[in-house]
Amino acid sequence: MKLEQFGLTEEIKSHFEEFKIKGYELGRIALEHKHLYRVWLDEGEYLCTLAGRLTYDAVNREDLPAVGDWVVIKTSPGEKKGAIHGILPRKSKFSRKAAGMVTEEQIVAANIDTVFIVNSLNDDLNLRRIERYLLLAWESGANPVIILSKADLTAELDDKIQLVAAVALGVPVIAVSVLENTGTEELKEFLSPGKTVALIGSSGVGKSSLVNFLTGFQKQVVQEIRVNDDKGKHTTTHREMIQLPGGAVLIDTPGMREVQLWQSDEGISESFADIEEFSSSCRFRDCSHNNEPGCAIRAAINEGVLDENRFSSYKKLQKELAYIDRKVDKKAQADEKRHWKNINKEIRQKTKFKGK
Ligand SMILES: Nc1nc2c(ncn2[C@@H]2O[C@H](COP(=O)(O)OP(=O)(O)OP(=O)(O)O)[C@@H](O)[C@H]2O)c(=O)[nH]1
Ligand SMILES: [Mg+2]
Ligand SMILES: [Zn+2]
Repeated sequence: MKLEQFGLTEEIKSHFEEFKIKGYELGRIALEHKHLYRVWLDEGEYLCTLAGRLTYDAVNREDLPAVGDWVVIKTSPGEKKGAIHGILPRKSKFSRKAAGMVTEEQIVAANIDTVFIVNSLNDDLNLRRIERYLLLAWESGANPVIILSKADLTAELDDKIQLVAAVALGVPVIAVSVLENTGTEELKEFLSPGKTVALIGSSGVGKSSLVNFLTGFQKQVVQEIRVNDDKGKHTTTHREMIQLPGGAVLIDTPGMREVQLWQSDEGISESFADIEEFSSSCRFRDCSHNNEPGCAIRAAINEGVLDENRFSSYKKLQKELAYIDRKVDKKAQADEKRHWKNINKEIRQKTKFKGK
């Protein structure tokens, strides 16, 4: 295997140049266990740990490797093992807030070209959830594509595609069935050699089934069919990079229980471009879109060109983002303090040692 087949670009090569001279090797993170990483190198798959310095210097989750990252490795002679010494600059990363109470970023996949947002057509279509995924996807720097899976299970295919297209604003919406092999041809344009695609969505929507369909064999374990219960069982437990025979790379991910937003700049403007366009025609620049005269948002809702629920969703997501920003700010200050405390402690210990 050669890294060119895993999406290695000239840009990554040039970032790596300074490390190459010093005897390091280049790799791409394929899977993350607790403190162990499976990394693809030119010479095959290696098991790697984090170099002490990397862990020590890390202030945030962002400073640690994620699946899809290009990393700088020092290999151990004669063994398929190594240590990760650095992460090369990411061209994109799909992040969300980690589950639970912590205010922490979770990088779901790094250096991706496309995000497949997978939603099952046998569930009730949740447009609000799709909006959340889209916001994260736009923020990631990769291009979103909405995959409506299990197309064989719905009788209202066209209606559902239309509903989704209305919130997707120009993002491709592709209905597929791996059971009946429909729609899968349309995925090919995103899977050209060297491209990386991450599959995200709730548990049980068929992400791993799609991975298996595209690899042509049962690479990933998929959920057993249960007749009365479509609820996801969380079959996939790790984020993992998988190589396709055609030369593209897929990142399969465990189903998300909740799509929690993470810090966002452009994501909201891109996913709600329609609303921002309307509001630019409000009479008052600081219009709150409640009862002001000349409010273009209210007019659009009254005329039925803007769905009131979509507008509420926009406001809700904006509030959530503001909340995350405040929390992250506080956490950053605390992290920074702790980090300097550690460094000062280290300096003190070193000076003490010298003094003896
Ligand atoms: N009818 C039908 N069933 C499908 C299709 N694709 C997947 N399934 C079924 O959906 C179930 C869940 O599929 P998985 O691929 O395990 O779902 P997943 O998204 O990977 O789930 P997690 O790993 O838990 O996140 C399985 O029982 C599949 O057989 C499809 O196109 N049509
Ligand atoms: Mg899975
Ligand atoms: Zn207004």
